Amino acid sequence: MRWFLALWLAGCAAAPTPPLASAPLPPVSPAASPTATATATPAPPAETWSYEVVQRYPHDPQAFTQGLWMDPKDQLWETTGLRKQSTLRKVDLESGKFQVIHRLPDDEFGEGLAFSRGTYFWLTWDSHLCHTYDAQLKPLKTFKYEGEGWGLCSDPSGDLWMSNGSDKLVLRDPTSFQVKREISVTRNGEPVPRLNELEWVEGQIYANLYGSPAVAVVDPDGGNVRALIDFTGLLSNADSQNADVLNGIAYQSASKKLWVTGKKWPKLFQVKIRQGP
Ligand SMILES: [Ca+2]
Repeated sequence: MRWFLALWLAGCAAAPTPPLASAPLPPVSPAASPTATATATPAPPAETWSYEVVQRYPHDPQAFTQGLWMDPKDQLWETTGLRKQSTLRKVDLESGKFQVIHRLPDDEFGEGLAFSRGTYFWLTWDSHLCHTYDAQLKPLKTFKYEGEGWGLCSDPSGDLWMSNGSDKLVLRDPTSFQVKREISVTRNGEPVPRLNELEWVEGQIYANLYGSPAVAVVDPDGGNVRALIDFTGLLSNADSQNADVLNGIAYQSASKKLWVTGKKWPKLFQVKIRQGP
C-alpha cells in the first residue's frame, strides 16, 4: 500500500480541499530519497511505522469526529463537525455513548479539541472562532483567529498547536491565542499538506493527514516528519461501509496508551505503534 500514499502526497500539494469532503484512502509511500536543497545536516529519510490493535471499543457511527482527547483520569472527550451537528462530548469509552454534550450554533462547523490549564479549546472550521470552556463545559471566552481551523493539541507547557489544512503548524499562547511561532512540516524535504487532527505524543506531534490512513510523526522544533504511521486496514471492510476518513488521535502520557478513530467510524481503537514496517 505504500505506493498509494506516495501518489497521494505527490498529488495533493496544492489542492484546496475542504475538510468535509471524503477523499479516497491514499497509499503509504516509500521513503523517497531526500530532495535536493541539502541543508547542513539533512534529516534521515522518513520511516514508515506500523501498528497493532490492543483493544476495540464501540464508537458513535454518527459522530463526525474532529478532535479526540483522553484526560488523565481516562475520561474520553470528543468534538464532532458538520453544521447543525457539531458537538463537544464527554464519552464513555466502554459503551461509546456520550454522557454530556454541548452543541455549537447551527451555522458553525466544529473542528479540533485541546485541553490546557483547566480549559477546553474547541476550534471551528470557517467561523474563525475558538470557543473555550471550563472543566464542566461552562462556556468561557471565545477567541478569534485568521484562516481556517482544523486540528488542535496542547504540549506539556500548555501551549497550543493548531493546523489549518496546510503544511503549517502554528503555536499559540493559551491565554491570548496569539501566534508565538509557526513551523513548516516537511517529509524528506518536501512539504506535507493537509495536516489535520493533532496529538502531542512523547515530545512529538502526531498529525493525521486528511483523507489518508497516515499519521505523520512531526518534530515540533524543525517540522521534520520522522515517520508516517500507516493505519491502512485498521477498520474492517464491513465496518468501512458508512465510514468516512481516519480522524481522531488521543494519547495518555501516564499510561502511554494511544487511541485512534475516524469520522463516522463504528469503532475506536487502542493501538500500539511499532517503529518499523
Ligand atoms: Ca487529539
